[in-house]
Amino acid sequence: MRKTFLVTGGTGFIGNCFCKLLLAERPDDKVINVDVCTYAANPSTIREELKNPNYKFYKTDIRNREEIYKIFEEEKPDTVVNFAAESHVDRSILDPEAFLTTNILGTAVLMDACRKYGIDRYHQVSTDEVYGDLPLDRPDLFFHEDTPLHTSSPYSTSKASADLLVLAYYRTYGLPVTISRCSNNYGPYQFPEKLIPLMISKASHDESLPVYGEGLNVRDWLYVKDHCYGILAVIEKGRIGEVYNLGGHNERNNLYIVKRILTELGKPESLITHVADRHGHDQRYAIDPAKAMAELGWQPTTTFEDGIKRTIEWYRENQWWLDECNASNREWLKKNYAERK
Ligand code: NAD
Ligand code: TDX
Repeated sequence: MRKTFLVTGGTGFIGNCFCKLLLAERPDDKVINVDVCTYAANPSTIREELKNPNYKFYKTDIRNREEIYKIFEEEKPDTVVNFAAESHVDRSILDPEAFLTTNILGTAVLMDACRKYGIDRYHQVSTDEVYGDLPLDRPDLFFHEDTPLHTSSPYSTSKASADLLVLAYYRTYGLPVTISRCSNNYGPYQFPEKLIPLMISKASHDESLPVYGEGLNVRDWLYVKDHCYGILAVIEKGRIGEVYNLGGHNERNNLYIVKRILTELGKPESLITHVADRHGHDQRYAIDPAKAMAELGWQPTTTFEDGIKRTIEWYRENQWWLDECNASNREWLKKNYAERK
């Protein structure tokens, strides 16, 4: 039977990749993208999808209860996948409010709509940051689904709060929910405020590359498409009320990533500039994805070497897309990096 997926944040980096994947892999289904289009959403990102008769776009804020209810009434979604969020840790440190309203209250509005109109599944896209961080000198430690929530930034705290709310709606109202917690994503269409596209963009213009502190913090990188396949696997095969960690055991420190980008672009390491560290900077993230692999048969298929090459190539070929994003990001770059000198 034809299904309707309501995807929020589908003009952003991962949400758009998920919509593309649905349109390609589930060609009989309908995909509704609800996105208010903050600074982080470049309208050009969805230009191909808009031509697809199975795709529909609502420029709507998930915090707007009335508008969200209207969309549910009109579209009658079976599955709701919530990607919509304020997603940049540094912005949350300078100004937390939108993180609290969108990431927590917006999630509540969506779940209230699910209760009112009835759905088969509500899926919450969460992050490994809800577990806090791991020490750099304990490579034997990983985040498991039962690792206690222990957040550092207003961003991660808002995501952890949303996760608790989702589990509360399951226990209290029996809402059929699932949650996935993924490690750092990279790939095409990521807004150039995040490490990899920011460094590609700066290196391409021979600008200095601002590495926070010593650059030894470790992130666990996953290609965005692998993440999206993981989410689909959780929705189609995961157990209701459960949390699934998604990651590919791909740990690298920030200096490694930055040097890798410079090598690929043929630029000198002298572009690297160490700047003041992020407040409360998490040391290391490392996901144990064993549960998703065993229960869902999911596993990443893109190696880091392939993924990073493809990613750098995409940004080189789509400099115009980066330029459009950079135009709406100038003020932020000035504000964030001026304070770090
Ligand atoms: P993004 O910032 O690229 O996209 C977020 C999208 O949400 C944007 O299109 C934005 O316009 C939209 N949005 C923001 N506020 C909204 C609101 N009030 N109403 C409707 N739409 C709104 O983020 P991303 O990197 O694609 O992340 C998507 C989700 O995945 C987030 O929930 C994030 O916490 C989670 N996540 C991200 C990563 C990562 O590495 N990027 C890793 C794990 C989890
Ligand atoms: O200019 C920079 N210099 C720098 O050294 C920036 C923007 C980042 N960094 C460092 C900070 C982190 O250690 O690079 C690392 C990655 O930073 P971000 O790209 O901002 O990602 P992170 O803070 O790890 O959070 C990301 O992963 C988890 C996403 O932004 C979140 O949305 C997701 O939940």
